[in-house]
Amino acid sequence: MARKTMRNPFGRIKWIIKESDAIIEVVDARDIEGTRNQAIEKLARGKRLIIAINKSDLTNERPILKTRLDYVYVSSKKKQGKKKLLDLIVQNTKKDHLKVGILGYPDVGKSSLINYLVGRKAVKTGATPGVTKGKQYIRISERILLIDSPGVYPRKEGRISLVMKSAVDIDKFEDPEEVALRVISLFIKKNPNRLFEYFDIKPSNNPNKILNSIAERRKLILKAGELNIYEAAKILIRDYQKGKLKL
Ligand SMILES: Nc1nc2c(ncn2[C@@H]2O[C@H](COP(=O)(O)OP(=O)(O)OP(=O)(O)O)[C@@H](O)[C@H]2O)c(=O)[nH]1
Ligand SMILES: [Mg+2]
Repeated sequence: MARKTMRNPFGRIKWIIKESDAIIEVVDARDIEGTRNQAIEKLARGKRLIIAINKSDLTNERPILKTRLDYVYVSSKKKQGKKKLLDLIVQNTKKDHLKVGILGYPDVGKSSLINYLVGRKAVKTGATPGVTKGKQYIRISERILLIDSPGVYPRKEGRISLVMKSAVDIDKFEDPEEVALRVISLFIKKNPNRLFEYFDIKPSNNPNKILNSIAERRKLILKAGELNIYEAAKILIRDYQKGKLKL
């Protein structure tokens, strides 16, 4: 898969859905409807789609969902619901090998659910959104292979204005690069020199190049030696939100 597709959350979920025999959409029991993702449910039409309502240890409510999809209440923390979820995955299929994509909003517990299903800490989990960075395969049995990936949320209008007003924490964004590029474009239009001076970088009118320059200048390098664009984007947006970097 092209790296560009992987970086784009929708490209990635499309790819994962295509690759999978079944999809588990993980949602948060405290806000089930709010953490269901129309895009995922639409793209997964025609595939087996199961809603895993995770974090059910955090609420006693067990509403009946208005959906024809199968769903199950689970708690990765309390280790509840595994059997029913596994039964649902293999229901109505004779396939010997099943790839199952685990999708959902950031921080709903996709990776925790995988660790629970596999019975050991196979993937990284954490209290902030955006813990899972890339796509990962985790075999839980001879028959079932799970795919973990970063969380996704619906592409909403007005994200940029929310960021500009600091109404949202940039850590809540799975894809800060996209927002950073838009912030950079805004500077290019309104006050490019301020941005170049602030980061002490070479002028350019290419947002991607500018973001790369920021990562280079700040020596943001990943272990593999690649530029850490993700971190550069966050720094840019945080500084902009805090008002340190003024337009
Ligand atoms: N109480 C409770 N907390 C949970 C449960 N599952 C996960 N968590 C917590 O939720 C947080 C996020 O868990 P992750 O598994 O990293 O979530 P994720 O969906 O993989 O997140 P990203 O990879 O960032 O999209 C962590 O602090 C977990 O400990 C659960 O069933 N109950
Ligand atoms: Mg994760």
